[in-house]
Amino acid sequence: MNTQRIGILGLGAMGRALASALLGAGREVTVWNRTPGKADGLGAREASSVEEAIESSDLTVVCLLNDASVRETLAPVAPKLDGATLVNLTSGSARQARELDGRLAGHGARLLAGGIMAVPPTVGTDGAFILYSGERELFDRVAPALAPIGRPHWVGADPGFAALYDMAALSGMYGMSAGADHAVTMVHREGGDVEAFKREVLQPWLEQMLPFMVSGADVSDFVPEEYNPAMQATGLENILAASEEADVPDDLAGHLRASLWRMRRAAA
Ligand code: FVH
Repeated sequence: MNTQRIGILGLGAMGRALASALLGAGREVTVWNRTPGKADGLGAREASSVEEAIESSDLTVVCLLNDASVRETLAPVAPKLDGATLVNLTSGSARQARELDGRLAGHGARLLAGGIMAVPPTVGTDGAFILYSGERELFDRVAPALAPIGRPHWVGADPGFAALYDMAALSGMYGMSAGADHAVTMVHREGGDVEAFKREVLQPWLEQMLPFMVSGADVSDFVPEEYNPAMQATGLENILAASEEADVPDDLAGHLRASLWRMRRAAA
């Protein structure tokens, strides 16, 4: 299979970043977006329909908002997908990925499921990597063509695994993000110098602790000499008390949710 002609369905912030990286690497890119005009200035060929984008490509990357938009976009063209190869980089759950795989297989199409471990500005940079799951042989054929968007990393034949690992990694990131946001709010509420705290305390502290947080995440293999649960439990009580004194809710996920909704309202 020649894999140099790549279709992209979805030109949001991420779809555009993917298209730019692929075009920059000399791939022939055909794009489609629900709202026309998003390809302006990109240098890609703009297809007038989903069907045209898929038909004129060796493989088609799907990068839409969510699983519902993928269903909505692919359902009308499903009967024409026989022989097509799709790479779904839309975020979703493992079950959604497995269901998509089953639906596409029913129409004679093949799916490589994916999860993007990058944000638009880091697509195509050294740190970017993309999780893929599905048949290994399909991954081996498709991965070189998509390498310019990020280092391809296969996580198993189960089409749900890329989504599972993606969501689990995001859970780790959002947990840290909630903690960082909570920490900064505490310092802010008590009148501390937030910028200095971030730069001189929080960042170096988190960098020092990151390897321990990751390796110690499996509570079944903790080393008692290095990790005293009684001390940790007492330490957590201290943090909760300090949070209460600073009048900051100590429910980290709730705190992050409230912050995100505040930002969303401000952006609307
Ligand atoms: N941006 C990021 O930082 C993250 C990084 C990790 C991976 N995510 C996932 O990538 C998917 C796309 O994200 P995005 O950043 O491109 O998102 P938007 O800029 O909001 O663009 C959304 C595109 O989806 C199209 N779309 C929405 N609903 C429908 C629909 N019902 N039918 C067809 N297309 C639809 C939308 O089209 P339009 O509004 O311009 O017409 C955009 O092309 C996402 O899964 C992230 O979780 C990004």
